[in-house]
Amino acid sequence: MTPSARPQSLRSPQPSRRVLLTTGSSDAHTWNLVHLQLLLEEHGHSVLNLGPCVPEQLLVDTVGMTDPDLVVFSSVNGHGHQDGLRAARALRADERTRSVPMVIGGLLGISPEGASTRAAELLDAGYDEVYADGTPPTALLRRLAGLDGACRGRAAA
Ligand code: B12
Repeated sequence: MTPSARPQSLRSPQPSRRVLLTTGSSDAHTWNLVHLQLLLEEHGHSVLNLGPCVPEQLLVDTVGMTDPDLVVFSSVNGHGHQDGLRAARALRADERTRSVPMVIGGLLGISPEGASTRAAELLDAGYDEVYADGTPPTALLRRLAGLDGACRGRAAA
């Protein structure tokens, strides 16, 4: 869909943010990414969607080049915990991407058992927020509205 064919913004966010949307290197699901992209764009944000099965080095290099306001990691295949840990460690280990704000959500495991331990490990690896399985994507709109400071310099899309 071309930008001009998309529906008009549902509201004008204050301010509009640049979001880099990614999933884990093992995760082939795409409709979660499409849904999140459309939701955020319809609320006036700019989204670069890396698509399915994103290798960690591609994520690090793209974040380094584009300097987004927020990295949103979405995973639903049940391996989000392991994929998310690798991605966070790679981003936090590179000086270009060490301080980028990042959050993760979707379905991070295959059972509710162990969810709090998984969340603690993901926070420890560097995520600013870990959304529990089943959290509606509108939580991201509140997160974006609450980001400090002006929009970061370079465009993510
Ligand atoms: C379609 C589908 C597939 C397709 C994907 C095709 C494609 N191009 O996307 C195919 C057939 C490839 C597939 C494969 C597999 N799948 Co599949 N798949 C589904 C299915 C039926 C629908 C997913 C979908 O498109 N939903 C629509 C989108 C819009 O919704 P969503 O994914 O729920 O995302 C929303 C929320 O999760 C949330 N959200 C997502 N990310 C984030 C992030 C944040 C920060 C927040 C706040 C919210 C949020 O918002 C999103 C938008 O509303 C689901 C079951 C289901 N009914 O949901 C299983 C499901 C996701 N698959 C599952 C599994 C296990 C697999 C396989 C491992 C199966 C296998 N053994 O091969 C493989 C994995 C392949 C891989 N390498 O990843 C499991 C995951 C189990 C778990 N996590 O507990 C599910 C839940 C089925 C099940 N009940 O067991 N799958």
